[in-house]
Amino acid sequence: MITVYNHQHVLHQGKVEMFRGQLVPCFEVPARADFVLAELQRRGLGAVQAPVDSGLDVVQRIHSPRYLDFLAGAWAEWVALDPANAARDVLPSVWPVRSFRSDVLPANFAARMGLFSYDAGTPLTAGTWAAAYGGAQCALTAAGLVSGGERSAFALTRPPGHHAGADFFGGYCFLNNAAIAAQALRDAGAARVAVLDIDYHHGNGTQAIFYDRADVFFASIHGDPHTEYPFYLGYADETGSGAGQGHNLNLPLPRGTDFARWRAALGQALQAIARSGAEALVVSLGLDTFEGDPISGFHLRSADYLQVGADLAAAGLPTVFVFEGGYAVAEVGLNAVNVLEGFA
Ligand code: FKS
Ligand code: ZN
Repeated sequence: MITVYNHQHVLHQGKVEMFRGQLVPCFEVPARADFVLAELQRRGLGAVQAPVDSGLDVVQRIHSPRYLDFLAGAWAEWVALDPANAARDVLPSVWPVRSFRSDVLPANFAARMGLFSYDAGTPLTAGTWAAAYGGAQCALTAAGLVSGGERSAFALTRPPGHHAGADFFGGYCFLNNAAIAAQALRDAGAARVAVLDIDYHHGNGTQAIFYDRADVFFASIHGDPHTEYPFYLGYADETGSGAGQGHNLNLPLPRGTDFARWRAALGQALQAIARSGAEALVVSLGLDTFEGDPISGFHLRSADYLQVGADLAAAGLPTVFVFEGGYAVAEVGLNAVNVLEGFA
């Protein structure tokens, strides 16, 4: 399995996120990707290469122009407001909920931060755009390898992507790498593609991006949004809309779910993906289903991830893995590489 890794991921390094009325240190840290890279190299699991830069064409098919313009220029705007801002992360603090307008682009910077986001847990930093751009290139390069005939490839990058929608960031995510990979597979000729999201948290961004499309099937196994982040999406009755009706599958599970129950849901998701006629698969690979994860509630063990990889391989589809969450930093390398080894 080829891994596509961009060292610029370190340029996104949030200091703090809002949590229960306090600013707390970020869970989503650069060391996460480095532990995965180190474990890949220790176990000799295939070549590691840098992404090829193919620009923003495919990214623009997933994200809106005004959102991309904002993200690319946000840090410069922030520092222009006050040079002292250079030492601080940007966090949103005001949002247009129901009854507000989102068609008008405010001149005020804080107002635009809120327009393009949905939580206060996702700091934007000096290097966020460079890191997210490089991450999208990793996803595109991995998709290109698979379209070119590789059985699988792994986009090892951060910040993660699955909470980012067409025009919003949140949940530590800015550009939706899995959606970008899926679109790239479509553009390269796969008539139907499936995205399987196995992060602990529902991939609300990916779901929303493909919700009315019949050519990309989205399936997700995640903590029940009644109690788990991102709360406002991810319920079982969300099955797609318009042409996308029947092309979305949510399998929410309660906090405390163990591997036997989780694996049964995986089987269900893979059956649905087979029925969807997908010719290629994108896996949003979160490792925060691990029993030792500090912010999540499932009980998968490290050895279980070998089985997860084997089950995914049995689906028999060309597969792009995209790195998402996983906050037990010391174990995230072992768990991620177990999936890849089980697959290979
Ligand atoms: C814990 C409160 C919850 C937000 C959790 C975000 C999860 C992000 C993720 C991703 F894959 F995107 F990284 N905060 N302090 O794991 O789904
Ligand atoms: Zn997660």
